[in-house]
Amino acid sequence: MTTQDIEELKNCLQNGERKKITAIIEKLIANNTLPVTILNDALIPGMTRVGEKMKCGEMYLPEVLHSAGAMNAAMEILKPLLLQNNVQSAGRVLVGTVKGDMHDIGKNLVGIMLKGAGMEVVDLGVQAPPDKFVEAIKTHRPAIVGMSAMLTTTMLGMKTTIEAIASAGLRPSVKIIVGGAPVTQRFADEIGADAYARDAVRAAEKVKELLAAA
Ligand code: B12
Repeated sequence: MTTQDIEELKNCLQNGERKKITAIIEKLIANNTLPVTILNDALIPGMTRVGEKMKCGEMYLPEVLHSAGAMNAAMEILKPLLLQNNVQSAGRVLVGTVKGDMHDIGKNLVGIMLKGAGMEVVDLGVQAPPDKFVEAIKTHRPAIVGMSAMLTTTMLGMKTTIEAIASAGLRPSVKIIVGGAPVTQRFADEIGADAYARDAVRAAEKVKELLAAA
């Protein structure tokens, strides 16, 4: 993958060009570029650039939605390739984006990496309130719960969710990992989570460690 390919992919994300992005990715895959390289070197930095432009008012919400659509289209191609090593089942993980937060690209990527590492993933989707996590723990009995938040406001919902899990008497039965752009190791420690990871690859590594220690 050349620097020109990378720049083109970033531009496709910025302009929300689904057809073009899928065509470029298909070409790169045909030329033996690793899916994880496309993800780490072009797509994730591309979404970061979209975020920077959003922050300084150079891109508005409808445009960012188009960017997210292009990212999802790209992920549709990469997903089966990232899942190829799938071996069932190293453990069950419940994932969800917390209440009030509709960002799901990062959470979905974490889910894909976990599945790729052989884990069974139950996905609660976005805007999941604490009681939805509690009910899902009762129903699915996961070993690990992963929470995602992308807003400084909604990340506080992780604390509330951990409290709700504890009130329901379920805290000893699960290990909790948190992540998302505003989340830090320090915040994870403050709210009593068991682990934090800053990206999807590290998330899968951390979850493996948690499962091994359980
Ligand atoms: C795309 C996007 C949107 C899309 C979301 C579409 C979708 N389906 O997800 C839309 C347009 C809907 C949107 C809406 C809003 N957004 Co927005 N959005 C973004 C943007 C540009 C990219 C996010 C993304 O997908 N990144 C790519 C993925 C791959 O990275 P990631 O999400 O960080 O995930 C990785 C890690 O964080 C980690 N991770 C994530 N989850 C988890 C979970 C676990 C367990 C673990 C271990 C790890 C982990 O691993 C992931 C993969 O490596 C970010 C900018 C940014 N730099 O993050 C702003 C951003 C998050 N949004 C922002 C804002 C302000 C909003 C709005 C409030 C805007 C508005 N005025 O309405 C709304 C809120 C809507 C809501 N209630 O949720 C701000 C947040 C500021 C803040 N600190 O609170 C950001 C940072 C932009 C900015 N710079 O200002 N947004």
